[in-house]
Amino acid sequence: MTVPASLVEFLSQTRPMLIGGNWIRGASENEFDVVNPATEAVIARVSGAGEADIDAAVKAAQIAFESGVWAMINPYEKSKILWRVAELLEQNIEQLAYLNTLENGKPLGASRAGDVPAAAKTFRHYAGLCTKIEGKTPQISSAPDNFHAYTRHEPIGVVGQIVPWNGPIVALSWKIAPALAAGCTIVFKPAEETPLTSLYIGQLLLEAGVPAGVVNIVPGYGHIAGAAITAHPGIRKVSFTGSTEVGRHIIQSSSGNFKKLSLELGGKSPLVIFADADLERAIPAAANAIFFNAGQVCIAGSRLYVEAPVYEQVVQGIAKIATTMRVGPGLDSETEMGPVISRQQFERVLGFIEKGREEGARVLAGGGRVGDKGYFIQPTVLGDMRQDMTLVREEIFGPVLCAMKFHDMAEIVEKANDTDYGLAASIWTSNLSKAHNLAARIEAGLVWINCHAVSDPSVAFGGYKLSGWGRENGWEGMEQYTETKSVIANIT
Ligand code: TXE
Repeated sequence: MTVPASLVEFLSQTRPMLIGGNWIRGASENEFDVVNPATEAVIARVSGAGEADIDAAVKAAQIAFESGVWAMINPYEKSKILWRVAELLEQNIEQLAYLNTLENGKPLGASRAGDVPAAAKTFRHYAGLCTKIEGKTPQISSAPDNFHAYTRHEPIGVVGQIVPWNGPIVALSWKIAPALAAGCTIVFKPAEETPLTSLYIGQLLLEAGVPAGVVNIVPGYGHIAGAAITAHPGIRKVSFTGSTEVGRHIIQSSSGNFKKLSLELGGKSPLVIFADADLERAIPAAANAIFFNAGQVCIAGSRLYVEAPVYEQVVQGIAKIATTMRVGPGLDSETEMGPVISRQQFERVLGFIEKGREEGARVLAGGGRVGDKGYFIQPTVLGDMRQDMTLVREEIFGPVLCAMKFHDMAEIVEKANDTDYGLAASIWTSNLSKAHNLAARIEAGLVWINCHAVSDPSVAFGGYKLSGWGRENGWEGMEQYTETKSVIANIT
């Protein structure tokens, strides 16, 4: 597929950063290449932010916040602008879907039907919430008639947002839309692997009427641009999505001025299939839960637990899907699964598979690379796994499923929760009491019953344990960008 005419210029020049409403080229030493994971070819060059650029972006965001150009405007105006962003995302769906597939590798159909519409939906959802920010009127218990108390939600101020590469358009919308609805101004850093969609959306934000300086988009390396954001004293809050390791680092580096933190980190989510489940639905869904986006999804169903009587049937069913899946470049319309994002991830995932073999995994499907160009990995199903194996404990973030057997409720509760993570889980059964009973006992921020990976801007998303702090989406997703102020008046 050739580059759409509307993107030729966009891709042919070094993409500058968006700071204070201007497109700025930083120091050449911070420039970097963006690589197509399907071909390993360079597709664009991007200007990366150094410490001084981050400082300029924070200053621009501070000026925009303090001027009231965003925080103080009529909420109906804010709402209109966010709605307009959603419309522009839809009008630019072809360009955005193409760029998303080019830099991330996922099938074009998924970028078109999934990522862009999901981002538009998120902007629409928060367009609605701009006019629905509300506090509480708690009673002062000791003297309810003498005092009137109420709470207000005020925007936190300048926020730093750092996202990974596995779903760049959706990640941007989950960060920017609620922060704008709350009235904050933003310094946003996309992942170094996938900055193009964010820079393109930067143009749309300006076109929609987001005032200069309100959203600043600063691509760059994590240890330079990311670290400068987390350490900057002008930033009041950081919202981060990425690895648990970097999350831990951010907790330390942002402690200087006690930044508020939201962390959406790794996962090792169990997918539990009982013998009484509708297996015709459960088997393809389990395959999709791990192979969608080549397994590079924080809520991937990476640990499969199947009740003993149907274990062989389920794992063989998933292995069959894995072996017949079409793996290839996302721009090829036949492709069902694209490459993983980078050489680093490619080697990491293949290393995990090797480790699995050493530890005694039974390879039921896949287990190697596809072709000799591009970061393609076969959809892989590993059977006879044990709880103590490295692959069952660590987030692989690739198309690798670890399958295990269970016998009863007590065993599955224990095994599902035997993990450092707590992001998501899904339960497949036709027995509702069993489903709700287990849903209540699983330590995870999201539990699905007879479905997997369903998310919506109105439903809170986030994890227990090492999967992070706080929630995105829903009211909670906007509240995290506010400070709660309590006002108490003596009315005697
Ligand atoms: O993530 P990083 P990587 C997990 C997954 C994957 C592994 C490595 O297991 O295999 O992490 O991926 C920025 N200060 N997840 O290395 O490094 C970085 O620039 C501030 C799971 O790509 O966490 C990028 O914008 N920022 C996860 C973002 O952090 C820093 C999604 C994510 O990169 C920084 C991604 C620093 N010191 C990876 N270092 C999920 N579950 O959704 C890096 N960054």
